[in-house]
Amino acid sequence: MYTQAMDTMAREPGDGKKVIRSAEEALLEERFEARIDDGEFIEAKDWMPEHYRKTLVRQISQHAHSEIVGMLPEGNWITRAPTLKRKAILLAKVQDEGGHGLYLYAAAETLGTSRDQLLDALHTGRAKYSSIFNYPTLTWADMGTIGWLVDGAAIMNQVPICRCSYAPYARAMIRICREESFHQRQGYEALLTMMQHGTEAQRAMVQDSVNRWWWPCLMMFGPPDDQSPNSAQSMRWGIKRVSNDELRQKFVDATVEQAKVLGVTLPDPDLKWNEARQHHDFGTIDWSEFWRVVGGDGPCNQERLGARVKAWEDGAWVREAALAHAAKHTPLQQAA
Ligand code: BYC
Repeated sequence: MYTQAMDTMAREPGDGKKVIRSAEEALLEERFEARIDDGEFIEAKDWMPEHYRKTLVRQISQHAHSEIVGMLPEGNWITRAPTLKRKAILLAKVQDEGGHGLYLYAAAETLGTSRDQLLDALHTGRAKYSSIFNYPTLTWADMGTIGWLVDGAAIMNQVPICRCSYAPYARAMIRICREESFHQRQGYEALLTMMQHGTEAQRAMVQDSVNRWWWPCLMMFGPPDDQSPNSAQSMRWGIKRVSNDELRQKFVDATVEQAKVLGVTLPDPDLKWNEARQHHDFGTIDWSEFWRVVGGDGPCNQERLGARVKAWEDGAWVREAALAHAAKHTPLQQAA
């Protein structure tokens, strides 16, 4: 097929430079955009613009990192769960999160980036993970609140990703969302038990936990739409289906009713139903706190990253042994 160099303006935002595209590439991009417009799904083998690939690697790997870093604050409570039932549930939940990380790393790998590269970006602080996991888990009630609010926010954000234009990510999200929904329910049920059958001190512990997690949960959805540099292009490409602010609003509306049933208050004096908007108004989020935490200066950033790096280094002998085992058996398998 013949190609003809063409000078076109970069579609990749950011550098503002012109990129040289061949006529063939321009045609491929046109076809890709038409497929997106028709609501088609893109598979790993399909042609895709480099910026689409990079955006997906960024989002999917950050999502994977969030799952495996998210295991840490809950893992701390497995040995301190109050009953065998709660311990078994928490253990299963943390294992699920490890599994979600693996599906997501595998989805990111289909885009041509290796697991080692993805993990290196996490360990060297170049990749992000959800801000929420840089907050400490101080009491048992935090296990319930993480399930109810953190997983609740995660589901709100992740259900639309089941329709993400990149099919391997969308497929991974279907199973993840089913499991997240169990995570949310178990958290709510744990809190309900404490609120309805617990002591005064246990009810106060639940309220304190909700007070600490509420605002960081609202931040999980990302910056406001007008300050979200990636949103417009990601929405255009069907990577994100619903905007940060819309999801945050849906989460607030759903949670207010659940808080009433639970018997806790949400720590926002400005939270009230707005009849005209048919939504709840809520107070101003402290975005300076969000950016501080995202920038590495949250209460637990160093501890979380340190734990992940240590786990990676401690596991070096396992990786070496697995490689040595594979090397020993490869000639035998080839001969057979
Ligand atoms: N924390 O342009 P924006 C879970 C970054 S965990 C940290 O709006 P985008 C769970 C953002 O990356 C939930 N960083 O970005 C696990 C960007 O920086 P870069 C994890 C954040 O990508 C265990 C910059 O801010 N879920 O489920 O369009 C136990 C500007 O933002 C955050 C996912 O990852 C944040 N909260 O939208 C329990 C879901 N928010 O990358 C639960 C998939 C924003 O340009 N991800 N940033 O350097 C997404 O849906 C989107 O990536 C986001 C952000 C909505 C998070």
